[in-house]
Amino acid sequence: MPIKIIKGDITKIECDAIVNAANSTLLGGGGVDGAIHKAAGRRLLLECMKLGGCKTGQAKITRGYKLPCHYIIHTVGPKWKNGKNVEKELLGSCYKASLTLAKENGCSLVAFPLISSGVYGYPVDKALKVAVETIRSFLTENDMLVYMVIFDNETYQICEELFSEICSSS
Ligand code: AR6
Repeated sequence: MPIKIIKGDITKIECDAIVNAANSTLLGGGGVDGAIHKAAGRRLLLECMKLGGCKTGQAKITRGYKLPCHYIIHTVGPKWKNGKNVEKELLGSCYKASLTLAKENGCSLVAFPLISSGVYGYPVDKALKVAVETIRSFLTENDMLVYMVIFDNETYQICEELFSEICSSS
């Protein structure tokens, strides 16, 4: 299966593109967004300032600067409310738009964080299910390797277990 769940810091992953869980300004923030901007350096912010923001569910691409990846794909996940506000569709759209941009830019190894599952409050199990389903569907027609990079121990344990369940039930 060309999706792997790994534990770690996405800013350290050597790959073609990492995905950033950004906000609609694309000008940085906390969580993984803050870590990516800090590690990539100020030139990332300068490039982001020219992008004119990004809508929820969409994605934009920049260079990777000081990071060990060629590109950073910035996507804006939905804020979790109660699951009845098209959160699922918007989150699926983040993965799809990011993978499409990665493909257009010739990427064969792409690393994602668990978008929306931190500050934006999307429940981890539901967020992982959307991620895996959307990535899998994309990979049925595209040749790419995708890492889901999970930062903290507790989330990693939940994701690893759930990932095995999702894989064995299909
Ligand atoms: N590597 C991989 N995953 C990480 C890292 C890291 N270095 N750091 C945190 N995570 P979040 P969101 C995980 O809050 O929920 C920002 O302020 C984290 O444990 O980064 O989409 C933006 O500017 C969690 O599982 O993103 C937005 O305003 C996952 O990354 C807002 O937060 C996503 O958590 C976006 O919120």
